[in-house]
Amino acid sequence: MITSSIISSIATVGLLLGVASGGATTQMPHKQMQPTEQTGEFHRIDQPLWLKGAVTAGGLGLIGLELWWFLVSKPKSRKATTEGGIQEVTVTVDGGYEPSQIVVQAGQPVRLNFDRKDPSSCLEEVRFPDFQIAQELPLNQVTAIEFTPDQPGRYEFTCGMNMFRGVVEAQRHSFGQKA
Ligand SMILES: [Cu+2]
Repeated sequence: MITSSIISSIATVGLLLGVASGGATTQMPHKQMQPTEQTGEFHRIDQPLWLKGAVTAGGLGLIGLELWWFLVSKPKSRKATTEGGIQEVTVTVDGGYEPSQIVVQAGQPVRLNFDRKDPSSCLEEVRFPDFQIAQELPLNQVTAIEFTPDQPGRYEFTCGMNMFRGVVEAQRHSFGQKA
């Protein structure tokens, strides 16, 4: 009784593995449907050692770059300059937002001049969810976006796909400072 159930469970596992690997192998040609002639060749060629080394080195390099990105490169923050009661900062849009951290005073109007230099469609729109702003940024043009952060806090802005981010940090009015 017990042995037969063990055997049947082993058989089941074996069957499942077979189905799984069978599924995997049947999926292969799907992925490489177009270069049919090359598929056979692709499997047969052994990758040369230097290629494996290069791939490994490339992977390690990417990991290092990622670490650098998160640990070393801190976002540059810039304080808005006030003129005529409006706090103004120019934000260059080129592979992201520069500066990506903008310090302003709460309760005062803010004008961000987005200077879009990056043609990638990813950056063609900028959004300020807290202010219900979704603004198109024409290429090689400066687009002004205005809002007033009434309360101190951090107000994020992102590209249309939420990939690039920046933040407006609205600070409380300091004493003795006139608006
Ligand atoms: Cu994007």
